[in-house]
Amino acid sequence: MIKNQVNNLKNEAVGEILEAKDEKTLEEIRTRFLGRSGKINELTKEIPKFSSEEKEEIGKLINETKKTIESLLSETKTKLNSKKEKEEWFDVTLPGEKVPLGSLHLITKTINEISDIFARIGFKRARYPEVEWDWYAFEGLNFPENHPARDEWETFFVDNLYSKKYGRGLLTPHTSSGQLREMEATKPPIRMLNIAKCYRRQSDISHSPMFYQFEGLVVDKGINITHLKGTLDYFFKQFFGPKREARIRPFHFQFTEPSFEVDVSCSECLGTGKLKNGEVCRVCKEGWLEIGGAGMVHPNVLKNGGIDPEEFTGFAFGWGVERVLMMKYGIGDIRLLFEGDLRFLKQF
Ligand code: FA5
Repeated sequence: MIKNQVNNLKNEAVGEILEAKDEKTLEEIRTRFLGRSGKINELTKEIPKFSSEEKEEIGKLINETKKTIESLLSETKTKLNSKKEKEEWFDVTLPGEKVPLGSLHLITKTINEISDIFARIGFKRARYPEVEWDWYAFEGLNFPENHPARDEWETFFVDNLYSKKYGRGLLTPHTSSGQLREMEATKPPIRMLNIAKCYRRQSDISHSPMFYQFEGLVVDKGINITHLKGTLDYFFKQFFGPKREARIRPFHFQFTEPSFEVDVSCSECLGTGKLKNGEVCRVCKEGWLEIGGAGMVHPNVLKNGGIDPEEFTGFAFGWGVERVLMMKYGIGDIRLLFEGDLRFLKQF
């Protein structure tokens, strides 16, 4: 009779445990069946009434029942917990975690912008080796052997890299090395835009050992300074704004003749040097800001590139990508562009 009662209690407890939906219910079942004054203990009190043989049998049955209920309770608790975790993981009502989105670096964006501006007037984007020969960077560009730019202080020469034909190996200090390479690769008409990394032994607020230049080269029949000036004006209006203009001043480069230093009219005073209230412009002081070099391709360079200077003429310009973007966005220190500080980069 008592054995039936024990088995019934076991079935009752198992049934309730399987139905339980949360931990609280399981705890309540535990107390009701296994607690000090729970149903099982109530039955235990009956044991003394039985013979010693029966006592042993009933005691064993009660212990097994307790163990069964206990282990089913803990198994169910574990299942409920993992189900709860899974449900929480898929809880679509929780606010989502924002995945940080990457973006292009300001220099890359500027390179893309410059490429697009020149692509609209037919310039083809080119890229030539960063590890270059002296011939393409200096000798073939009309630099005499003792020119200071060849000095170790300006140019990184590569140890043990030497060609009988092309001279020493070096990290190209300017994109002008692409001029001869382009002339070798393409016959006129040429409209090249070479944007590449350049290297010089320089480091300060406006100079970096590695920086980018963009170089334009146009070679065709009848190319003259007005084409150069028109191209510079076009670029400045597109890049800096419709009111900006270019100014060219005489200068000297080995590979262009005549050569110019190119200025852009100041964003504040638009080339006048004076503000509306008559005060001297604080940004530029005299109306113009220096951008970089340009000129008509030297006949010797055309010859070195296999082009007849009697038949063709050309112009070239080469400026720092960082320089033009620093002017555009008012950035005062070139090093900010290479430090990878997201607090700075996220502003653009
Ligand atoms: C040249 O490199 C000539 N090849 C430019 C040229 C091309 C002239 C075609 C004529 C015809 P320059 O050394 O001035 O010129 O450099 C041009 C620009 O590159 C500079 O105005 C500056 O904006 C940028 N630049 C030069 N050195 C560095 C540097 N270390 N860090 C950052 N920008 C630099």
